Amino acid sequence: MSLPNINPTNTNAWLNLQKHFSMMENNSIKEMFQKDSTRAEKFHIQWNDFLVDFSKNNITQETLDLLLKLTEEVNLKQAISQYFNGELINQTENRAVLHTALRAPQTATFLVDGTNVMPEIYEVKHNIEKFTHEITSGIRTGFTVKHFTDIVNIGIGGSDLGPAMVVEALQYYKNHLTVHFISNVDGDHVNEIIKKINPETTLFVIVSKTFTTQETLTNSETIRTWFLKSAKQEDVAKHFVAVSTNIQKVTEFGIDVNNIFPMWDWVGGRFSLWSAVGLSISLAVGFDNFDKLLKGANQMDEHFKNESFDKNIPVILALISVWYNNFFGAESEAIIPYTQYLQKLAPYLQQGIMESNGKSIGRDGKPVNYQTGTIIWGEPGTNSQHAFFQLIHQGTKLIPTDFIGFVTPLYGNEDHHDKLMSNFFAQTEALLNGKTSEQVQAEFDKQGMEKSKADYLKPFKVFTGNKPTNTLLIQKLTPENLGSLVAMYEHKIFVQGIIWNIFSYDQWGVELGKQLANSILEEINHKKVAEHDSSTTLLLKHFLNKAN
Ligand code: G6Q
Repeated sequence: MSLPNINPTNTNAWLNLQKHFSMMENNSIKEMFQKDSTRAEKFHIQWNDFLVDFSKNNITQETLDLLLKLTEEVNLKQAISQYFNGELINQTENRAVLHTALRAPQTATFLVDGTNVMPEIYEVKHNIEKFTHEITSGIRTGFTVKHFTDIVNIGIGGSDLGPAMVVEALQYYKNHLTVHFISNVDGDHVNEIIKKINPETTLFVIVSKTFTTQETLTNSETIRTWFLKSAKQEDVAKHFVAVSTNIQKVTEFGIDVNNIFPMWDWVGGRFSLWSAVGLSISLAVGFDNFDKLLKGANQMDEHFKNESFDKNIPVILALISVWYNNFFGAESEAIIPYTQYLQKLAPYLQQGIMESNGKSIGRDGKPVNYQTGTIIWGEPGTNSQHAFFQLIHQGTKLIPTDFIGFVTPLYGNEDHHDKLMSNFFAQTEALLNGKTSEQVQAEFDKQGMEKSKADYLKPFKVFTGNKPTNTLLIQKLTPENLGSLVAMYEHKIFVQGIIWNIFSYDQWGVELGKQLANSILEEINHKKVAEHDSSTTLLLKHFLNKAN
């Protein structure tokens, strides 16, 4: 059965939300807090190690009720069961979307074309565990019988961003192996990594679902050529492993068939870190921690699947995001983790969210007449406070922001952590309350500032406040909690895709880039510029002349 095909703007809920918006547009969040001392009590969800406070938003109970009505009218409940039941909801590629199966318990059943995929998943998981143990314990060695010290993950997009983000995020749990990531086809990137590694002690993990991606194949060939300057052809089997669905192409590359970790076409690249694509994660932090990451994601899957929508974290966050995107006209959302470990979370979610929901054709095959995917950006706090927070506080744009913080620091450095977290709390409070002209004047009075100067400076120092935020306060940055957090955003993507009536799991925009670059490369190789617009012709000619 196909996903529901409903233009959200034709629903009653949408029309009612539009009417409701005209009353809420200039509403003050601060006043809502002043009028109702139980507001935070009403608008938060506590689940496992998560406290999700969404009270600092421009919403009332009526807003939420109307948004929840919208989920009924777009048949979200039915869509969720289609998603988890392995129906072909990636319709334009005729595939199921089953990253949730990768983190389900062995006893679960996930059917693809009538076959339960759990035994295959667990076989691969078992191989990941075995391989991780062999490398980390030193049972497997390099071609000069030295222990491995470095891992290089070669992949791009979904075959890079997830493992890179998690390895960085779980650094605290890391073992002795150093993990590097090569993604860009920029030769300078690969050469900078080569400078840091020794062929005798480095294991290369080539990750490519299709094994046809230009960047990954080019980087892998460059690495293999470099490796073979010190080693023999038969040593490749000891130092190169691959993760792919394309077993034939991997063996053609020269990788031993025993060194291939399979994946499946029902796992999208940007949702694949839970599969063997996460091999570098398992190597970096050990299989047990990798498994805990999966377990945390599975717990969020269960919450999403079973919890009523009014208490369902991904659903509520998705609805609030739709509210700002489609009614207030907000174009972007910021994600600000208050931990340096999550510095790659925003780039990771940029792919997940923007590649999934950056679509303009509805599930009816026609252009949509409303806004879809939001622009995602962010950096850790407090660094971002000293950079772009100015625009969030006093700029002209509305930027709904997720603040992610942790109750307990990993190294127990209370002094630092209390300072970090006081910034975390102070920022959302300031974004909510702003600073009134009276408060500014009171500060000036205290300083004894003369009237003319105070009158001049005052408008610049006033903060309107009323800037919406969600606060995710999580107990500790553990593998389980990271798994839950990532799965939370995955399901938020799903809910928004359903509401916007788009297909979230294809990526034709990425495919276009792959084709275009190949045809221009032909022209560059033959030093013959074909017919283009005059700008592209000018640029190509300049590039070729310089190269000559
Ligand atoms: C992700 C995208 C894309 C993909 C890369 C790498 O959802 O499809 O980012 O992951 O293009 O593709 P391969 O893994 O096939 O090399």
